[in-house]
Amino acid sequence: MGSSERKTRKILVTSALPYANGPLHLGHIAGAYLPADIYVRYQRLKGRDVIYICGSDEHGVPITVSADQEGISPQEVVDRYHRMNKEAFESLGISFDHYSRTSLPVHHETAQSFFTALFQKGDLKVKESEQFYSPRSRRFLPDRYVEGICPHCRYDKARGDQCDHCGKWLEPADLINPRSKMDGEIPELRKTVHWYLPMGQFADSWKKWFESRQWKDNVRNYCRGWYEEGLGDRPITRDLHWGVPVPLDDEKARGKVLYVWFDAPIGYISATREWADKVGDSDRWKSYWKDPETFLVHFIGKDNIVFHAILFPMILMEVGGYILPEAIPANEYLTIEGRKISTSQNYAIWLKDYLEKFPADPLRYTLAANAPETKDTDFSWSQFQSRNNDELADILGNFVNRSLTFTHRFFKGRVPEPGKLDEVDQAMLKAIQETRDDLGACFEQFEVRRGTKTLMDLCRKANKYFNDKAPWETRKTRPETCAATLYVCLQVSRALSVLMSPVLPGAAEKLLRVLGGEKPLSWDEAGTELLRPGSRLRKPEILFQKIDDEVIQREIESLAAIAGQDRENKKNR
Ligand code: B3M
Ligand code: ZN
Repeated sequence: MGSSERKTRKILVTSALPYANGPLHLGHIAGAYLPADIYVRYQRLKGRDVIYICGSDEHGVPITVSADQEGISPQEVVDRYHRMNKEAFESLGISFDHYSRTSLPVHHETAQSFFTALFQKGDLKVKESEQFYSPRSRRFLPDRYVEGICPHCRYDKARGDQCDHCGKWLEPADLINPRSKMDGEIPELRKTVHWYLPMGQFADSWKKWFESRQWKDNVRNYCRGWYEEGLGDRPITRDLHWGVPVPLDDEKARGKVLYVWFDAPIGYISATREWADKVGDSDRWKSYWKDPETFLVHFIGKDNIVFHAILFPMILMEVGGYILPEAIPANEYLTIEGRKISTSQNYAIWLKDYLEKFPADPLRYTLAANAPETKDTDFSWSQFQSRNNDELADILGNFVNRSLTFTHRFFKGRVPEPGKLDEVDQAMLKAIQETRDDLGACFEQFEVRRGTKTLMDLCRKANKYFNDKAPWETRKTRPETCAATLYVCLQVSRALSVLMSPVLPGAAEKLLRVLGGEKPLSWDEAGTELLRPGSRLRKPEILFQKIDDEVIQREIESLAAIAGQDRENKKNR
């Protein structure tokens, strides 16, 4: 996956489709959305043909469980959270080209066509198996409706299809002490018929493809583990009324829908089809999904690896005519103040709540600087505060602000004529280009953490340059030196409005406006003379407001209260 190779290629980027059964929290953002958005924004600045596709995952047991718990219909659940999540993404500046939803007819048709293709090839097996059944509500209880003890790791909240703790796939009958999540009822096992994808049969061709590519360590290790354990037959249908109906004219298929992990990844394709309709060129989705020139990247959290690296590619290969993923930058988890996020215990920072109190950029910056790329990382409010106050405000914001203020005071708000640049000036200008290239390489390799540090290092360097050059002194003694210094500082500022924009799009916009810069921005232009001497600058705006201790303290306390409550509950149980 050389970066030169990608220059001419189209890029199709997806982020995991979040379940529309609850609001988004920072763990989601750090894992699958912010890193993708940074990557996409960078690629757009490079002038590449890139589209960024996502949408709500509106099927599966997570949705019907939420509906049952709240006593409303699945449709009401997905309508509510689809809207809420779409808005929250927008406020955070996640710049999807299209945000779709899997309950749309275009998705049902697309997912059904994949099932039908496999069926017609004779790939699917029909098998009778035992599934949990609730005598009380007279229906089957698939997957997350039932919890029990994992036979592999003894985790006591394993589900009928998978253990979230050790990641192993399970059959309902494997669970020890199963009970209904709804009311604690002990379910019966009943015979039912399902369609299975014989993954073992495709394993060799999958393995050949998989081993021919470079993957992140976590992707490689998880997948090798699964492969070695043996990929058997996996059911791709469920006894459920909410979802994509099994497209078979067969009595046995009545009341059954496609397994959500069969239909959801196909959602990337249906969403691209919907996007193509939206841009008025309904065949255009094919120029991504069906053209080997396209570089397909799936951004996901680590719990989704098996589905994106094994199940979905296998389906695509077997159906044929589609490209396969070339990169799966799967992230590890984010903890909050040292504790695991728990949506059921409300121990999380909800994106919507955050955005009601703070701007998007400081969160983007903090999560990027601390992205869980190779190991779990922690978000703490005090670290958030210091990233904002000590880095964004005191380093980046301060540099830009002092450069602009000085220009307004002593150069009538116009970019000074630089005269002759000395070695130090030249070195500073060269540092912009070096940063541009290093930062580009980081983004190209999905290394958002290192990229964010590279960006801030340029700002540190620029502040040092300003200090060393002491323009407040040279102004009186050597005005031409002073002019050169400010010329350089303004070029750095202007380059920053490009280089910072993948991570900090809001502040970058503001800065660009103040500098009178024009769009579209181009990555490669950063480090060239983007501000001509004599051009006029607007009055500086504060790019980053400092955040007070009390504000942070309040957030810390409210999380501690939730954590404390949880400890209390456990004691009393
Ligand atoms: N909705 C799972 C999740 O949010 C799932 C991702 C689908 S991606 C095709 O963890
Ligand atoms: Zn387990």
